[in-house]
Amino acid sequence: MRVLVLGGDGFCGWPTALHLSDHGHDVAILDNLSRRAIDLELEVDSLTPIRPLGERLRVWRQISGRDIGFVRLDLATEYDRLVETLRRLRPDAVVHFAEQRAAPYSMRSTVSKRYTVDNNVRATHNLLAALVVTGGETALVHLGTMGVYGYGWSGSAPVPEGYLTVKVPTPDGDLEREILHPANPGSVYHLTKTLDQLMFAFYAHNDGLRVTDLHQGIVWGTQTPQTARDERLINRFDYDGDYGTVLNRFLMQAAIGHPLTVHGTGGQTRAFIHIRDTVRCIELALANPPEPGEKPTVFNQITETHRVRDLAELVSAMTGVEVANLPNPRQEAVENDLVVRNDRFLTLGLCPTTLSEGLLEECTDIADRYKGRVDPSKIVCRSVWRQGMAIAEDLVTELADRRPVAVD
Ligand code: NAD
Ligand code: USQ
Repeated sequence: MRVLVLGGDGFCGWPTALHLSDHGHDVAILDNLSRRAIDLELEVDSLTPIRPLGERLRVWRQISGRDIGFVRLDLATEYDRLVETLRRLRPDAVVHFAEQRAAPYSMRSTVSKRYTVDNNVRATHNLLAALVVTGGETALVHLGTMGVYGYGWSGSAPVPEGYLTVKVPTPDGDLEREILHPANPGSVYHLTKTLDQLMFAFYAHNDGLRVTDLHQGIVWGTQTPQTARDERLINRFDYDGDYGTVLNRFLMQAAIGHPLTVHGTGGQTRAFIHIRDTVRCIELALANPPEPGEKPTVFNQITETHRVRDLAELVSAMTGVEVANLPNPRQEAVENDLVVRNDRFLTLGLCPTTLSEGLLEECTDIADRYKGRVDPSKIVCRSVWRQGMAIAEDLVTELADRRPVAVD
């Protein structure tokens, strides 16, 4: 297949582009490198020393003998160039990762709220409009989020894969209808993903676009077999208070002896998936697109659920680092249960990678190797959901063991 990976320089997009290229697909990346620019804005850097995209692509060509193209383009603002790119590349499928993806960053300020909505909603809508004018045959696989469902809305009922069957009372009796699961976004970022869902439903119905929406859980881990082939292909590892996600943050914190930053009681239960399974799921979704005229296919792209405090206890038991219960900067349920259906990917043959498979150790090795790059003042989460909410002070100000890291 010819596949265009939008956001292919990012944490999920880069390993996906390499995985698809390695499996014989003809891959091109489209990215505006905004994620690298946000690192500069936040004065933080990936824990792992990621190389410029041009170098990543050159190294991949040397190692694999395969070319990956690159188009630098802003999906949200460069509509005409997007249409021209789709006409030129004629992809069989587009994988859409290209959005601002951090909930804390989206809540940081009015500027970042507006940027997140403008960027994500316009990017997705531009893409859909461009797919229509270029013929509508290209299949679209979008990375959505488990957070569109919210937490605790359906009590102990498992979260279905996208749709819910409901009964509508009418004077003539109950009418059975299948609807998108009610949207319960917990941040401006998650709100944009719920808006994406409505756009997909409309364009699938109105224009027959073939859309798959992957409601992905929190991704952990760093490397895939392809990114591990050469240090210059290494994947991004975000650890800071805005972009770092919870399990990778705990592993990085353990590596530098920083107390594990549990928000509140840590009673929040979330869905997780390893980056190796992310790339496999995308390949499965590409191979199983809906037919024109079908409603968007929704997969819950998760492999296990865990409570935040259980993850902290697991990492603490593995490493001896203490757990700190900090004021929670987010407005979210203090405790929630979570049961999620993920039958669709399992039926298509996904063999889930679990926390118990030694990958935590692999991830700890990465964190240990690059811990000299950590800036401890970037660890505590400072983006609050509402003005006046308490935030913690820095727990560590100096790294005990700051060693230079050899990159080559
Ligand atoms: P990321 O920020 O590392 O990558 C996103 C990429 O998209 C970046 O390279 C960025 O430069 C690019 N981009 C953003 N806006 C763009 C625009 N307007 N035009 C062109 N390029 C643009 O994020 P990620 O962690 O790789 O996440 C990818 C997708 O997966 C996101 O949509 C996110 O919502 C979803 N997702 C991520 C996770 C996770 O844990 N990382 C979990 C669930 C869902
Ligand atoms: N948390 C802590 N301590 C920390 C960091 C986070 O206790 O140091 C808690 C948060 O309060 C939250 C939970 O851990 O309850 C998850 O936070 P997270 O930052 O790991 O994940 P989240 O903000 O939900 O966002 C991430 C990705 C996003 C994706 C989402 C999937 O950044 O792109 O959509 O995971 S999901 O959570 O399933 O919606």
